[in-house]
Amino acid sequence: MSEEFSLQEVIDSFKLSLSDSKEIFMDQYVEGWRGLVKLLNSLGSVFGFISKDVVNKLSILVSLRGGPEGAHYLSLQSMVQYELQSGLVEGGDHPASGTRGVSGCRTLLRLHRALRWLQLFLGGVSRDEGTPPTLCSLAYSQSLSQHHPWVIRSAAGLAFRMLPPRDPFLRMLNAGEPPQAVEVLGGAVPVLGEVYTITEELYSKHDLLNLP
Ligand code: 1Q0
Repeated sequence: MSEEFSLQEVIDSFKLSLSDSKEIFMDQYVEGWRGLVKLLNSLGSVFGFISKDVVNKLSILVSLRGGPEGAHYLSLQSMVQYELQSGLVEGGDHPASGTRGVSGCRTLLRLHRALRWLQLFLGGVSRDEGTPPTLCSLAYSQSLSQHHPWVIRSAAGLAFRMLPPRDPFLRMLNAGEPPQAVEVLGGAVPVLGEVYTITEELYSKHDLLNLP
């Protein structure tokens, strides 16, 4: 992946994360998120506290995947099965990574919730339902904000106001001129939606949606 953000690359990674049997592969899922971090970074330092948190979570997942138990982290489904069987979902000492007190499931749950925000936000932008700052905070209040304490909600609110207007924003996606970028965005929404729904069902089936 190049250093420059490209929306298409993000879509491709999330698309590739889906297997024929609707498993979600960890490596491609993480790759998709890495692309989103590049975009966050290109938006400026106000968004640094957000990208830092995402980078942190990605590095936990990468170290689990690269650790001695890495084979269990091939997909989200195998991760859930493994951590449930080994009593690791709530954290505890993690033999796989040497990291203590974390679990792959709770770490990924945070990203999963953020994916819902992204799906709502990008949907709104692609349908031109408002300016990026407005749509961003609307999507946030409909999703992630419920899981955040007041101090994070207010920091997020301040950051949203620094988002660029629609056209400069669309240009940052590196997906061509605005009309073309809108089309690419429109294509991104169902892909993110599918990844989100499969994860949501998986977590819900195993009662993992409220992991601390
Ligand atoms: C573009 C602006 C990005 C706005 C993102 C919305 C989320 C804002 C809230 C972020 C708070 C981050 C600080 C840390 C929070 C953690 O406490 C929390 C819980 O973790 P833990 O370990 O404490 O239990 N972490 C999270 O909830 C994860 C939050 C991840 C946010 C991921 C945002 C990904 C953004 C991608 C940029 C895409 C922009 C697309 C633009 C295209 C539109 C034309």
